[in-house]
Amino acid sequence: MRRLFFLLILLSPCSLFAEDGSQLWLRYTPVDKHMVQQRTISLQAKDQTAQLAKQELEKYWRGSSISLRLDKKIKKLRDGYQIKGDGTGVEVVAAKPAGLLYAAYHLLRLQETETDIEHLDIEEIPDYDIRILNHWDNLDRTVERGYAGYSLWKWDELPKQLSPRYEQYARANASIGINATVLNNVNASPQILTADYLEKVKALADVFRKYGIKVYLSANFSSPKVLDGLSDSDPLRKEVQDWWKAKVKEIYQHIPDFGGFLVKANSEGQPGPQDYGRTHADGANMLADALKPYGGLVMWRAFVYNPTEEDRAKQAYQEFVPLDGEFRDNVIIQIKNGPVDFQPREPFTPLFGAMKNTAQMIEFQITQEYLGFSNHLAYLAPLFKEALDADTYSEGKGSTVARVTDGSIFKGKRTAISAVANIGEDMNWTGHHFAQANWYAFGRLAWNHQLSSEDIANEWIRQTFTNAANFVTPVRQLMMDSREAVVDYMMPLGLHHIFAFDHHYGPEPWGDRKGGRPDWMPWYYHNADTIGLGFDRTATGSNAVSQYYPPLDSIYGNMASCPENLLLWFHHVPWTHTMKSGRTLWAELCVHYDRGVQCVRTFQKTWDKLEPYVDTQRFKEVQSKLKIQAKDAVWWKDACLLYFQTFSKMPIPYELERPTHELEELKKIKLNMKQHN
Ligand code: BDP
Repeated sequence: MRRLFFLLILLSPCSLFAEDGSQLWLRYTPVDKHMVQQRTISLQAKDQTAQLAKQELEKYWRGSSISLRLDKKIKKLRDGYQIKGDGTGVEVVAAKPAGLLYAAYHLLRLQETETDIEHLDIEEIPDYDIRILNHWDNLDRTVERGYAGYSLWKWDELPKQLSPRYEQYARANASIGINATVLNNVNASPQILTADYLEKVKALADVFRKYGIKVYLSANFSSPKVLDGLSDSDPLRKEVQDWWKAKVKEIYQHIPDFGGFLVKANSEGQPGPQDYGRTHADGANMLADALKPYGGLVMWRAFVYNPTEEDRAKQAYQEFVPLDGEFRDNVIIQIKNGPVDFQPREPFTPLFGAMKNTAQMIEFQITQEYLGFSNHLAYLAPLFKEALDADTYSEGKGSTVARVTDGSIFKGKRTAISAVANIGEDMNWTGHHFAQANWYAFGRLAWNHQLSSEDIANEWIRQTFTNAANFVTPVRQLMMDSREAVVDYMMPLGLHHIFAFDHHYGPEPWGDRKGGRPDWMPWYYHNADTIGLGFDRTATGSNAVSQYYPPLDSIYGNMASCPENLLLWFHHVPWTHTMKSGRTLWAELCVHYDRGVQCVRTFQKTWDKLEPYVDTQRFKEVQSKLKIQAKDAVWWKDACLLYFQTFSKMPIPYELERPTHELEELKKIKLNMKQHN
């Protein structure tokens, strides 16, 4: 009987063990008793985080004995570690308990990816001090731009009941080096700072602490007025300052290692210091002063823009650069990777490197608000890398966004990197099995921004699915091609923000709302007319190019030297303009849209062939999502090409797939995807 069972496993391993994705990349199997007797895991430290490192290894490690050691003197390691293995045993040293935990996960990662686990000479020091997720979770458990179900945080049940997923969440984050989390939406409800909610926040912080994770909160700038009836929330008024001081004291009584506040102020209708004629620096500094005695930080967002005559892409720079040097040293300006808004492709925000006396951090979006929600497969490491590796030229060549934010160019500041989470209550955490890879990739890049997208995909695939080369190689290729495919079928050549109003899922390049803000309308961004397409951001247009350091200003500002993948971001280009391929702009646009569609069809073919390597449930779920993606890609292509064709009046090159929709029919589509915000 037993034999038959093993035979069955060998013949059909996948269908026997359906997986739901809930284990993420942490699919370790416990070692048996025999193995436990063969090797020892030793540790001289009582700390609970260090103990956790030991427990994880005791349960799952299949290699030789390990000694874990804390040595506070090796300060250069920060929360990193050293691992040495000579074939007879492994030695791990860290300066902080969290370092031992990260080392434990490093060892398990090597084991799970079938890498040598005995001969080791590793030193890992994280690139950023704070590696933080931003949850856009509301207190009613809806998640703004969340596509994986309701919020993980069950506020009604807290603080008494603790869902087991809180600990699983913390463990998953620790396994990739994430050490901080903002629990609530940047469009913050003041309620989060009430005594009742602080009890709940404390309960979560108590679970996360063991995993080295600090809790932060988004603060609503009007909290003093809304919660306690102060006449206003003017940051220069003593009563307001005292209110925040008392509030911060109360928070630290509950959570002694509280991280600090994330603030969205004077942006998209949120309150802020400008309501009282004060500056962003006045607002941020008031909070920073309250947090300072406890070592807390303010992450103050630069995502600000107003419906003025000025190009939206220029506004953050214009508001923040004049304030350089005015912020307290426990304030970090949190800047989105692109100057408009988490589009499938944007240039980097020119504010990076332009405030030399102010700490800056990048904000990515893991949740796919603009990349097909949790329906489309889009591996985002290449997007993250594109921004981090972009050269700002702020201190000459080589001043990449990564280097102007990681402390290597501007010294003496605490460094941080953030991303908006894609996590919800869904069994597989992220809605799409492959969206787990984006959470994973953010953590890995926050730890080491020099890792390659391929290597991160490789280790994720091996841990999440299988080490079989016949699976790993094609899936890695699929992942590597996926973000560019989305760009191609949605917004190639630098097009941006031509989404349907509000939900940002489907195409609506024709979109217009009477009386609506122009900077929320697709025509504002694409400017299609009988002459051409694109936003003129050169000196003849909004001159946003002037915000970039030389030589970028002229590279971007010149149609001939501007990278073609950003051409329509910076230029209004005639339909007949000759592209590098020799095609006209119009034909090139058609080729890109078509390529995006064909690429998704290839993903389907690749995936279907891999059925023998994947458990049934995950195979089918990914297969279904790819079907949606393929349909959506055609929808995007037809909508954009048919609409832009009404201006270009040129034929879609005859060798390309023909549209299958009527433009008028597409214009009638209304999706019921209203956001709860
Ligand atoms: C936009 C989202 C909106 C967010 C805003 C932000 O559409 O829901 O509140 O960004 O980052 O992308 O504050």
